[in-house]
Amino acid sequence: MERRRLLYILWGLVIFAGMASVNFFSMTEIFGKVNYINLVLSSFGLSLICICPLMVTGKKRGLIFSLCLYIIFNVLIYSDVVYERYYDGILSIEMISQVTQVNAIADSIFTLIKPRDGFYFVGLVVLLIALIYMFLQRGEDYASGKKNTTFSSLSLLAGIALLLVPAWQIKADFSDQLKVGMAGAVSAHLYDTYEYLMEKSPVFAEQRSLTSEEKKKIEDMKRYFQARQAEHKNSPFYGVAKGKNLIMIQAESFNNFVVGLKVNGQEVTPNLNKLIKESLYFNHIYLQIGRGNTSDAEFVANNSLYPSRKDGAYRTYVDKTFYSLPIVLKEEGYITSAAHGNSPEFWNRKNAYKSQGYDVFYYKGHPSIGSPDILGMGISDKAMFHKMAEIYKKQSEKQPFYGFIVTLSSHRPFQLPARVQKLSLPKEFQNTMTGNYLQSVHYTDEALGEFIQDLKEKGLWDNTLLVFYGDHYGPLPDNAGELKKLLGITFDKKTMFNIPLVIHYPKQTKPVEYDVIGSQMDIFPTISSLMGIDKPLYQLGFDLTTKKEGYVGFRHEIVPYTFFSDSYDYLASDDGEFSHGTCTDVKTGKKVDVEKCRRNYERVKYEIDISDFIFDHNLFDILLKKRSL
Ligand code: GP9
Ligand code: MN
Repeated sequence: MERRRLLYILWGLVIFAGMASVNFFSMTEIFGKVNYINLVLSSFGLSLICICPLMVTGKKRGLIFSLCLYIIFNVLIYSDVVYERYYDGILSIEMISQVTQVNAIADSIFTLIKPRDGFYFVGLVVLLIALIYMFLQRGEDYASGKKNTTFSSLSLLAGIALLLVPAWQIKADFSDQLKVGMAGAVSAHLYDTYEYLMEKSPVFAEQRSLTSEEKKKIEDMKRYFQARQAEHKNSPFYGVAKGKNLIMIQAESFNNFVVGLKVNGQEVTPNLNKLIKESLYFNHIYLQIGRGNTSDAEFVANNSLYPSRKDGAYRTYVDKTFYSLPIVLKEEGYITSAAHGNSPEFWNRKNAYKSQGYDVFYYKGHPSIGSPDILGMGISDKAMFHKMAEIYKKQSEKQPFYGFIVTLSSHRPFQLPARVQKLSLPKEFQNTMTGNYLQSVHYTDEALGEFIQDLKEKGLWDNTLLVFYGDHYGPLPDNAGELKKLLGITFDKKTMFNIPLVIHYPKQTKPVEYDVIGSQMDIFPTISSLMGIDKPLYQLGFDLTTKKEGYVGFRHEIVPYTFFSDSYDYLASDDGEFSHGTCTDVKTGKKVDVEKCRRNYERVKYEIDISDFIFDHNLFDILLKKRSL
């Protein structure tokens, strides 16, 4: 066999070996198990696509195009691995529009890259060496001189067909992790792209008329919401903040374990601890974020509905109609604003906040904010709180206000400049994620203390309902060992998902602590109950001051339909089959018959389904009588 042909075959084999290794590592890391048949099919399919340019061009430059295709697949699969480490999902097609977001979290991304990731690029290095070697060969051109477009087209079609085989085995209920573990990342993306295009087709669009079953489903759904809201009036605090101002603070990367924590004799969050002494404190509240991470925390807390299954709610639902907290309060005569120290494009907030019902959005570069102190990703929490206190004072002179502040300074990688690190930590904490995290959280807590003092000095404190909660976890599972060693904390899923929720109503002096299991879904209903909002609301959450049975269901960050509850915890199976999940008795920690978890499982499934149903068909237009059924 002539030498040229041999080198081509070697080139193809290296591509296959490289693609197979990248697929194997990614399937193993993201899902933990590998479907070897689909691993071979996917790797072979990708290889056939990568070698197409060799036949089309018939010249050496075909090797370069072939290498470019390999690099595209290699980087895509590796990006899924890094993205999943932080956002618990793989990249989605909708995110292409937000590619600019990447540079703003570049330093966070670097903290997610591990030395062992070099293995993902071994194939690429071998191909680069091979390419240089072949280009250095004099005279002989590694090509037959004639273009073999038939063969290259067959190779391309065969490659795509081989990728579709694993994609075809994916089901809608599969978690992202299972999609990758079973079919490989590229086939998972093919499936997601198909779903995305189908959702965009007229058959699925909200414009199509509703079937009679769907109309009946709407009536059932309305009764479901009304029954939940009826409980509000049983609260001992119902209407205690009626007509008062509302300030809601969503704190970046704030886990509940920092509340009351002391290190070296110093409180990590002295101001929050002090606030709790005159507030309602909910100590078993869990995140319910989706692919939109921080922005989904905002969405759930202000809408009491689930985030989108496909991408951040601020992107997927941006043009929908809502009946959110800001909209409900605007109807009550409030001026509403959101404030966040990052650029307005991040998480598509600039567009999303309009349909969420915020009259004003204060962001990095906003004319009213000027050029204040910058820390990390944007305006420092202290500067933002100080500016917003001034703005609220002015607003309060004309009408009641709802101010939503999303903090930023305690964002990963938690590396604040020494000038703002006020905790004196023992040596073993120095330059550790845990030490940096505690310093960041301590800074934000200090900012909170100054903000409350500011509100008091401006005469706003006694006329304002203040809500404070965390958006999601700060440390990652990788940091569990360090947290155990330094703080003695077992960073399991419950601790990781557990965020603080503190609510201070005007002139409250006595603390009340609640152990009820709840989530960000319950924030809006609890606020609307304390504010005595007495009109039909469409909230999946409960007023936590009257919630009897604790439970929280997840659609993301863990296998969808997993839930925690007072009696049983359920870990759903990646394949979406209920009976394949695990039901655990909370008291004994022992596995029990999965049927004991069916009732709450059906409830979580129903709630996620009606949440998607509302937005798939833009039903608030109907519920709010903006269009007829
Ligand atoms: C970015 C901030 C952090 O503006 O909300 O976002 P995150 O990376 O935590 O989702
Ligand atoms: Mn966040």
